[in-house]
Amino acid sequence: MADVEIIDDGAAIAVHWPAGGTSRFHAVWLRDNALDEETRSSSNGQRLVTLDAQPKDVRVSSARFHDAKIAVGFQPEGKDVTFPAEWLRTHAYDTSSAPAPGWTAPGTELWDGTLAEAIPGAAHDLIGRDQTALRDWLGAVRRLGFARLTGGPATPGTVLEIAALFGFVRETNYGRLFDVRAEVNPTNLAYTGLGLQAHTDNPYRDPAPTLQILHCIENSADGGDSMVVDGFACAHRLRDEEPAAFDLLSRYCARFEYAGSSGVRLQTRRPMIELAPDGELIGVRFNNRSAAPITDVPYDEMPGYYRAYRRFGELIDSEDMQVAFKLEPGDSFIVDNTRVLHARRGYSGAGNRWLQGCYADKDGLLSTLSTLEN
Ligand code: NM2
Ligand code: OGA
Ligand code: ZN
Repeated sequence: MADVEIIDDGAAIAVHWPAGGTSRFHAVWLRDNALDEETRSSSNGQRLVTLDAQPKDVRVSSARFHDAKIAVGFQPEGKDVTFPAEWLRTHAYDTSSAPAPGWTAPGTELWDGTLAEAIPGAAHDLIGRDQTALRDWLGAVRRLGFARLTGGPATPGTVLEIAALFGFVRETNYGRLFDVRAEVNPTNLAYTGLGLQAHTDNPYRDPAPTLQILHCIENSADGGDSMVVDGFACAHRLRDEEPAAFDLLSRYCARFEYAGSSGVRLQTRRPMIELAPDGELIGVRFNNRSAAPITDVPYDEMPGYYRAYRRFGELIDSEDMQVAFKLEPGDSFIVDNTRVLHARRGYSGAGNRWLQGCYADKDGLLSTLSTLEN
């Protein structure tokens, strides 16, 4: 039976849900989150008042469950506020579980090399004209951190059109878009025919770009295959086989630097495995080419740190973790650059290889996805 009870002399309420279970909510939390028009703008939903405008000794003086709503009276203001019961249920925070460090956000699905059997993707043209197909494709990026597009035009500039389907390009010193092809006097090893170990892009930037799109214009050289690997899955493997190694890579900062072209000197100090204060796994930075001398690990810990770094790299390089494919002209892929690493095999020979890339922001992608879902 649905019921609500005032507890702790009005410092909180306990809601007993119709479907079972109880959630407690503090008076101060409820008052801060009041949904009425004096508290939140009816035109944009933004909060109109500051916390210090609310009485420090706020108490619940009445609470009633009625018609799928919970009416709460606050003292000393004498204010009555109604919360949809469903809103309270989805915002409940009275949970006891404390997951192990390295837990991932709900909806995140970790993967290994078996994803090759069903590479997430869509037909390029479809997502431009079908909102449901776009939603599903963006959903794959949120869930898996990677998705491909096939059969698109092999036209320069297409990479910017892909970004515009869900958000905004993040311009950097490499330009709004950049050409990835072998150059003389390359400013970056990406602009050569060398193989590139799996990496996240631009770990030397703060914040690092959260999305990268690579679009293929020509790929007739020998080699040049693409590979992707789930950095979160590799971090979990490391944690499960050697918790102390996972701990070292998340507790100490590495350093990254890029100074390959004139007028640019980008430097960061960040861990290779980044956790939120509550242990959520929120990012991986791994890039052999731009790793700078590590100077933030204490002397006694450095050998262990290097063992952990080496092992993390072995897991990233292991074939059973990687998904390989060769981009055909017109194909593209997107990676969540905070999570999924990408690699390419070296290439050479008579043909040409030309990709275009750009960076974009994941918050914009998630925002577009969220509106398509609602
Ligand atoms: N490019 C392709 O993060 C990196 O340095 C990888 C990035 C030059 C924009 C290459
Ligand atoms: C890059 C990169 C991969 C490729 O440009 O960042 O990793 O396939 N390129 O050329
Ligand atoms: Zn790259």
